[in-house]
Amino acid sequence: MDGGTWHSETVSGAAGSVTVGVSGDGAHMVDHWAVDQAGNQETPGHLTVKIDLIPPRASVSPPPYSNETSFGVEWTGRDPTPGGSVAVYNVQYMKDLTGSWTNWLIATSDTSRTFTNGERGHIYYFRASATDAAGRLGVWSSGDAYTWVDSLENGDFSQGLEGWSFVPGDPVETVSDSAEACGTAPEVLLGHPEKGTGEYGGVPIGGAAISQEIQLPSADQVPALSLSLRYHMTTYDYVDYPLDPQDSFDVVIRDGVGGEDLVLRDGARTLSGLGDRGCKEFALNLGAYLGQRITIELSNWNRHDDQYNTWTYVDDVRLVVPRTICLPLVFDGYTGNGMPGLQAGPWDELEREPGPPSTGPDLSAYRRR
Ligand SMILES: [Ca+2]
Ligand SMILES: [Ca+2]
Ligand SMILES: [Ca+2]
Repeated sequence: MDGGTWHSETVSGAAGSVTVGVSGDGAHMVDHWAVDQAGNQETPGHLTVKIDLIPPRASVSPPPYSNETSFGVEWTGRDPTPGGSVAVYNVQYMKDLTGSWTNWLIATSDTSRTFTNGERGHIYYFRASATDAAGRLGVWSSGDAYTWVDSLENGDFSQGLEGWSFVPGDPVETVSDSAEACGTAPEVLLGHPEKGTGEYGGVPIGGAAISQEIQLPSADQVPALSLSLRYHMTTYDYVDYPLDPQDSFDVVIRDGVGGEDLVLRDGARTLSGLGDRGCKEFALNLGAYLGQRITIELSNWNRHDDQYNTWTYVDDVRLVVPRTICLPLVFDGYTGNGMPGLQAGPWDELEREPGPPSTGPDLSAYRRR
């Protein structure tokens, strides 16, 4: 056996059988010869025996995030048997943590497919098993293999402002030749950069806002959920929050019963915070809102006079299932990821110049807050 020592056995009669033991999966070589009672020795024969007792293992790789309800899923398998191979796969999915495993593909030789059963605001778990050429079926794959289908529609603005609400007349537009928020063009632009940077008049007073109403899954459906977005603010005015809010970029979350949370108010508190404030990322754990129908509003404000302009580019607004739950990365005045901006504090107050005088009644078409 496999070039080892010879084993001999006496077999009576014209026909008989010999039991041979082998160790391990794979191809084994049996050399054999017989001698009859007259002492005639036959020419040695060779026999190849393939043994396959170990089933294959499968793994499945769905994309962790999808902003579409259809997305591609891939899987693969490996048979530890030398020379063995996977013949077919079974793939199952489970909708949300509250769902149950459902057959998707049975005995397929494919290793990828487009999943078309997705719905926004749900998480789809996947698992696969493989059967080898010897017919041995492996166990289901384990691990966190899921795709979260974003509740938010068109958060990358690839479809312009589709899915987003905005007030006609607000200075809101999508721009296709810019990636100023460090996203991927197109992005959305809130405000009017062409209205100037300094004491130039003619800046519309009020807010430019986009919003989207979405249903969030409940806490038992998903492990966690965060809001994330990229923005790039340029401001030539102070925010002066919380005493007298002036120019700012705001993120507000409204619940369905009248509650309103200002979860981000960014803006300049110092001279050095004025101007180009660079690309920033904002992330917020949405745990407190799970199960609710909420509206997410992003807005750029020129609250004070028609001078000292402020505008903000925004991109990649997403709800994501974080691998680890994140606290807010950026909040009002925080420096963020080494980007321009300064912490609020006593030193801040020393450097700050007196704010501009308040204005009279708002005569603009834009909303004020
Ligand atoms: Ca095998
Ligand atoms: Ca984009
Ligand atoms: Ca202003």
